[in-house]
Amino acid sequence: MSGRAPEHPMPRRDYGGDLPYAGPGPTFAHVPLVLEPADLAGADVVVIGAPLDQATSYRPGARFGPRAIRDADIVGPPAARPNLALGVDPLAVLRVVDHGDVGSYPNTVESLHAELRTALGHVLDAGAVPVVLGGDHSVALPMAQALSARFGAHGFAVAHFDAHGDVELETDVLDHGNPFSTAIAQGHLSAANKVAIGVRGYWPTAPDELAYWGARGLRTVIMDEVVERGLGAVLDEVIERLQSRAPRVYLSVDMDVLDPAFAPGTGTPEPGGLATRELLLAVRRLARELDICALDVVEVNPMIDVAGITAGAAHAVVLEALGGMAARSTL
Ligand SMILES: [Mn+2]
Repeated sequence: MSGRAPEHPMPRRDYGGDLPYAGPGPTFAHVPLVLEPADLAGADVVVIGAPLDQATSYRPGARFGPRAIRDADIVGPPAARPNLALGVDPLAVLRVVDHGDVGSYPNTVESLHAELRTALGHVLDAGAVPVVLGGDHSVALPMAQALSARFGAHGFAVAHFDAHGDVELETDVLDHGNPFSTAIAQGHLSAANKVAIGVRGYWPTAPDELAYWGARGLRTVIMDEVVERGLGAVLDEVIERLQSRAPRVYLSVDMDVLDPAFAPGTGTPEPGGLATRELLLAVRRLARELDICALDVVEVNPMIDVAGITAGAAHAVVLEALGGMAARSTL
């Protein structure tokens, strides 16, 4: 080591005395923790964890998803996450806070949904965009209920990335395969306002479901169509379609839309899905070109994840959505 000072000293970051791998557990991207609903005033985006998997049909464990997604942050403080491609730091442009998790013990699907609905109401009343970290996809029902209460059942459209349609025709018992059909049956969502992208797999009721909903205006882009037309062309159509249906869009991302090679940690994987890069670019584009009123990222199951691949992808999905929203807000 020479004693000479370097000609171009590297800027040093202020870690605020904290480290990315230490401490009592991070908020999402180390944004401020705001637990009191009254203190949400002024927030643009509010992150809420929904740790439930009681509505899972196959492998449970998504209740650990919110913690895993927050833990997937590899940067630590300060809360600055500049998006290199967009040239914008969403955490500088948007006031993003973490509202903690819903849930108390003992709990049921219904009690967790009720708590989430209440929390979503607080966020929407504050004029902020809720970002829900799942949890299983049953959370889409309280999401639709809260959005319907705020904007009306026809006041929002849904862009839904998923290997599964989540529109089972049986809606008497809620599970993670029927949140959207239940929301439609309850009058909280218009079928014609919904588009699903990346659907595939072999579940027996799918052909009947997709035919039934297709006749009612619900658009399902199966994975083969994504491959044949290209994701860009599909997104062109999705954006135009959703813009024509409603002034704002609820973006719902089931991580099993990714190929299991990119998202092994999910309860009901289906081979042949999107690559992480494709999903991140798609989410960024939708968030930039549409007015996003809510986001959920669901079905991260850390119990069967490998090296945190799925949680890391979910974390990046949120950051890309925030980046797109921030870029849109500065247009
Ligand atoms: Mn789903």
